[in-house]
Amino acid sequence: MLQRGAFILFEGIDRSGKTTQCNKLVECLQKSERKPEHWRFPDRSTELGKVINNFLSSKVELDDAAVHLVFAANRREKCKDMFNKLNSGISLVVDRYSYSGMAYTLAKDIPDMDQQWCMMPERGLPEPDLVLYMRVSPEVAASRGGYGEERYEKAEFQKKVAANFDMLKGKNWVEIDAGQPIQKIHDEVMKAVDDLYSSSRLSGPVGKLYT
Ligand code: FDM
Repeated sequence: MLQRGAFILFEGIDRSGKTTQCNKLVECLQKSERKPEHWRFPDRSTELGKVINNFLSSKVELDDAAVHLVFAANRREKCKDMFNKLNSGISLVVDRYSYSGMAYTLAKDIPDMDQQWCMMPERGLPEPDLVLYMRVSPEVAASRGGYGEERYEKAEFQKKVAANFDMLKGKNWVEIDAGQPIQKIHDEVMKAVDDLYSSSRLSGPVGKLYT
């Protein structure tokens, strides 16, 4: 029987090394015939993604509640496609997802927009089988190249985002010390991913978020 694909998610603050590690993981999984696809959110290629891109690069201003919903809608528009791919045996290696949505929106401290509010539009989306949380201090992240170009890349804000990720850690999360050398991080990632593929977790259906 065909084993379904795995949904492997990388989360963390800006410049925590998610993209580098996604690339390295996808390369490895390709060699082991796991049929991986590399996805990222926001998906800036769609119409909603273009709105998000303009917002992140400060070309447009949007209401904070509205923008949270646009980020969520950008995942919803990919929801069927994600379930179909996972059920057809393709593994998805995803750079950011709903937890980023919550960690960044909650960092804005907006009255009435608590965690429950943030979760609602995400309900029923595919649930990651493994969340690789790339934990790095905001100071180390800020010293890395390219930092400071987009809207949220500000030290004080990133500290709040980091605290929110710590608060959101839940089942299926593996914390990785992302301050280590790239290869060492990759080795830890591979260990967590190998554990997932050899566990019974992928014999059940794809989970649904917050249900
Ligand atoms: N971001 C990302 C959010 O605010 N909400 C979300 O739901 C998601 C997925 O967008 F600052 C923020 C996080 C980050 C930016 O940057 C996306 P990258 O460089 O594309 O990851």
